[in-house]
Amino acid sequence: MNDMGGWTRASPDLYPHQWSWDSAFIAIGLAHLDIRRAAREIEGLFAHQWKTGKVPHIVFDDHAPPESYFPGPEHWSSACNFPDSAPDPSSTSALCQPPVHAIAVRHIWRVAERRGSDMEEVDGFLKRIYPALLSWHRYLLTCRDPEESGLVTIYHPWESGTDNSPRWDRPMERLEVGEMPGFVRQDLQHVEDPSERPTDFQYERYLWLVELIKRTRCDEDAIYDTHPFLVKDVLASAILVAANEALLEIAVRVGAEEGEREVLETWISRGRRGLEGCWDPDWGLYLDYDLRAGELLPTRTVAGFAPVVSGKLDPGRLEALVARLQSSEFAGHPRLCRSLPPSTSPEDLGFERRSYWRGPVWPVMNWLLWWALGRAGQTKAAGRLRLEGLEQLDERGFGEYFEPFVDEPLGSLYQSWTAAVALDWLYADPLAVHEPDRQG
Ligand code: 9WN
Repeated sequence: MNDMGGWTRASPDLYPHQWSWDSAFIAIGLAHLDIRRAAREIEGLFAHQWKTGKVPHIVFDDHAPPESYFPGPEHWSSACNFPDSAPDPSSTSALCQPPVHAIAVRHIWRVAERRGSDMEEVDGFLKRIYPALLSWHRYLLTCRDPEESGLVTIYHPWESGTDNSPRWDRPMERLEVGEMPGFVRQDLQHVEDPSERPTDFQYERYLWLVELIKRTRCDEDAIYDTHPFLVKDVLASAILVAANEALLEIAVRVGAEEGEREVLETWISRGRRGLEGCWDPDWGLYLDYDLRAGELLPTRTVAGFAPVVSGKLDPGRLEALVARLQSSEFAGHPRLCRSLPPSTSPEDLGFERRSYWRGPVWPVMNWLLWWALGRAGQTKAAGRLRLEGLEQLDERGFGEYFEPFVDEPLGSLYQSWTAAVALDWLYADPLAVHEPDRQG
């Protein structure tokens, strides 16, 4: 139902198009079944890369019925029809999502090596995709970080991939919504209970931000000057550091010139420095930073653990974060059905147990934390996440997210990236939960 031949829709009903970071996770799972198909998933997405380097957050399937998803291609076309946009202007959104892709590409390469695949073909793929990945990361480190802070600026909660998380409540509540065309939500037709999805208050603001971006014709400078939602996203920034490390390995493999490798090294250290500035000792978590209000955004969500993903944390800090993750504020909360971290702490004021990123457990986040903890040498904590995560999917199916107290699958019940992380967990060696970090 999800496989469209050369690409995978995020889910058959709720999300009938190709999503950017979903594709990266999907490729990670697919690599275990078919290396060529996994590579194609990524190359298909990058065929729609914008001239600026941006990888669009959605590549629309022209064959999907127009009423299946809103905002669809017709809503974006006026924003995408200008010289910097994608090769086929009408087929993408104008936003982006966290850059998991280089991590997926390195994973495809490593799985191919383990499986004894045709490495000449894999090297061909690496050579083709490397410049595209480099230009994607360059876009994030320039257009999305003119301050050279090492942190990625997002223009819309959809760019964080954690759309209605309480992380964005403060900047969203401050928005003043102006005149814009009316709209009809399609998402509510695909879920049983509207409380699983963002509210109308949030949707109105999502659409208002899209409207403002469209009015600038996606001009990055104009957005930076005028846009009311401009936030440094700690999760996207941490993923970018890990993705830059993966890209550095790919750069070595494809024989990229020394200068490019040095640039990647600079980006990695700049990213780690930037993330350190987001540490809040009072909250004991890393926080997003609102550029417009000039303040850190205090919430207790899984994103607060993001620098575990970027790696090389001070050992004391890492221990403290792992303890916090397993504490009664997150995976150790007494009411939880399983010891898996809810997207928002049940102790946080913004917590809602059924609402999307405001409480439910997301398998894809469990995978990310598992992967990061394994790389950081926290094999016990990582192994527990994998086992609990697999048990959940075995018993409950491939839900998009799960109510944390009764484990009910919510949102889309056939979510591609959930199946993909199950595949990767199944193929992972439980005794060696992390792939060796070749950069040391
Ligand atoms: C908006 C596809 C996407 C994920 C996001 C998730 C959700 C879209 C939506 O679905 O977002 O991009 O319409 O709610 O929040 O992380 O990539 O699975």
